[in-house]
Amino acid sequence: MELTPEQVKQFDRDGFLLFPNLFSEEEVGILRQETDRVSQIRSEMVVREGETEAVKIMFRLHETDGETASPAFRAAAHTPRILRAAQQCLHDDDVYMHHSKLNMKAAIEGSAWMWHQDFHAWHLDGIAEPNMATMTVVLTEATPLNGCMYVLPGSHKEGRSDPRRDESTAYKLWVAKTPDMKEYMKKYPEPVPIVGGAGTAALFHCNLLHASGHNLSAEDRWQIFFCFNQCKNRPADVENPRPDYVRSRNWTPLTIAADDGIVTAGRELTA
Ligand SMILES: O=C(O)CCC(=O)C(=O)O
Repeated sequence: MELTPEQVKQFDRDGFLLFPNLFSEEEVGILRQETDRVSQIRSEMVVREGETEAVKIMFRLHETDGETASPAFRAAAHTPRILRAAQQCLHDDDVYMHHSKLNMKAAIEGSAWMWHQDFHAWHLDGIAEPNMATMTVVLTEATPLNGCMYVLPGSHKEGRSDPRRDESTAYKLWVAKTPDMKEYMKKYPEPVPIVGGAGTAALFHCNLLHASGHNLSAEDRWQIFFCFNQCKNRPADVENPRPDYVRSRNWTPLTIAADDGIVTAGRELTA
């Protein structure tokens, strides 16, 4: 897949692009089987929450080694549909993966993500420039009831806000302060929900304000996130760096692989 120049301009202007049904039912089926498999693993890379200890996040699915490594998710990350789009929107062919994570947002218990910009945490990781982007793919239908993600169009132009630490859920993060967020919501167009059937995807800028609500539905909402950085923008050394599964030290440029890689990986997994 090659984005058109208009799509790249739209990304620069709005901070995101939507891709309805980017992945097929067959591909999503394979990725869901892998989600089931990896979610059984007990590891610090699998974060749980709630009464039923449902998985909130699983990290580092894209590597070849490690407990949560998944050949199918690795293949997805290298498809032109994901990797080429990230390269084009970052205006750089040399990109690596800062981290991958799969948010499982369990039925009834899956908690919210307050409004935030991803880049604040990544800047603290030692990354200088906000030249990063995330491709997210919904693996189950995403709806307002099950806590779909919302993005605030154009808000990546705001630069880095001065956030506060939120520790109210099983994953602690930096979130926009409420008075600031009220101002941003007056200033920018209405938030856009990232809704759609399984296989729908969105690419968004690391300073784009985004959030999602609690999952009030009876079904889990599964969504994978691949976060890309330019190789030349790799983190500087910091004191007490976060673990490799959130701040990768694998800065080798990623190479585009076959677009049918997920299906091939799926066949190998069942062989
Ligand atoms: O899974 C979601 O709905 C939002 C996740 C998110 O914003 C993040 O991981 O930064």
